[in-house]
Amino acid sequence: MSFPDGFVWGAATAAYQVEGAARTDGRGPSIWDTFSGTPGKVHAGHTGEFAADHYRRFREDVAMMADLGLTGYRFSIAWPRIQPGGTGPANQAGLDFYARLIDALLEHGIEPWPTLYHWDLPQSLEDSGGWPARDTAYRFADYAALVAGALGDRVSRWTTLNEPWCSAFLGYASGEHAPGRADGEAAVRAAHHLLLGHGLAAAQLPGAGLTLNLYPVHGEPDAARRVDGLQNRLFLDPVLRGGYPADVLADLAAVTDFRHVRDGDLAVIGTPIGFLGVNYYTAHTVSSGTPDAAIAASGVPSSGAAAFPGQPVRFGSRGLPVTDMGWEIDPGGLAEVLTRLHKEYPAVPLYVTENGAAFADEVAASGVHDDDRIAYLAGHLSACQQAIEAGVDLRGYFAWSLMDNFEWSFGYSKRFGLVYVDYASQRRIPKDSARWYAAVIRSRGVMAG
Ligand code: IFM
Repeated sequence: MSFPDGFVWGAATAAYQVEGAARTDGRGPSIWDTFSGTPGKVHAGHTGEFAADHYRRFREDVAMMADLGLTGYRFSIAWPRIQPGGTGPANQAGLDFYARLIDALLEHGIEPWPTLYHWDLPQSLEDSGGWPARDTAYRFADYAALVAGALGDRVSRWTTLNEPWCSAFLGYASGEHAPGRADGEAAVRAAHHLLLGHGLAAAQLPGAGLTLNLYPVHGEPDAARRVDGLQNRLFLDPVLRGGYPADVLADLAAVTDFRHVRDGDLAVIGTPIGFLGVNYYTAHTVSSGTPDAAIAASGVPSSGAAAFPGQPVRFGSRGLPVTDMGWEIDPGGLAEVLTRLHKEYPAVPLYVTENGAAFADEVAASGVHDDDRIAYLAGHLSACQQAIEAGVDLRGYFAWSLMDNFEWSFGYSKRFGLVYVDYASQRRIPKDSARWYAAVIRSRGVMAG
């Protein structure tokens, strides 16, 4: 029952979700500033303008990470801080912020795990076509080169993209995420250009990885195959096997003619990666049929059929307990995803780059007693152990999230943090789960009840 030596014990955040300081030091607008500023798009009109004020409080936050005993911190770099208009020379003040953050982490013995893109596309690039436009992939490669040139001496754990499925299909098909378009064809083009951008960037960042949100898919076989195809294999296969799966191309034939895929693209996308990051929260249960309007409108990201263009699928449930997101709790699904990767894909080191749960936490005089989150984390860490025992090359685990933050279209209404954030005062209150996780780290994986 142990984790391998050097196993990374981490926690994760993302720039727009925690930094705030949206107009500071020359940062330009991103698609999430525009989207959250559009009435009706985000719960209660919340925006990331202030978020958890990590931009100003990062030193305090890094000290808190050190108290927890984290050995890795996964964060993202805001492209609009580095290139406020999406192109051209770097904004030095933006680079300096990440240099300070990285230095603070290194001083505390915490390895920096920056992700180059966690959904905050500079608005000007969306104005010139966004991810459905091929040029955006090349602009991303330019941005990667600027960041690598400035910070590459201190960072060896780059991730290119976080969850490109969400950027493509929630951003351009279902429209639940920025930029909020509802155009299935554009979403498929976006997915390809995100992958192309990943490959172009990976070629400049030796050892870089990619993070995907992967799901086991249960249910009626044809529906399960289709959803697995668009959700998982559309990304895994070109990156790890050099080509798009034939059945997925056939499923999408009514949506796109694939003329946007050019000779040589798949070789770029297949640039060897140093690791694969797996974000896991839940499993899907699907059946064939016209999407159920009530489910499609439920606002649960990643489960609305609207995010699967052209596919006659419905999303259901297995009646398992759910988190505050309405996502079924299925730790076995994490072991399933990890062992599938191990068995079906070429060997690549794996990291769980996100896993965690939102619950409706309350602050009592004695603290935040989130036993439900502790149970969630314990179940999923046990699944990691199971996978390792089955021979999976799993090298680290990052809890989502270090602290409460802006949960996209749900605004601040969902709390995923190990640390509670009182947004009015920006006070940080470590929840019981933070103390529990610190004890797990200290004992290198022993989970007390
Ligand atoms: O908050 C998000 C994160 O930005 C990406 N992965 C899923 C998390 C929970 O929804």
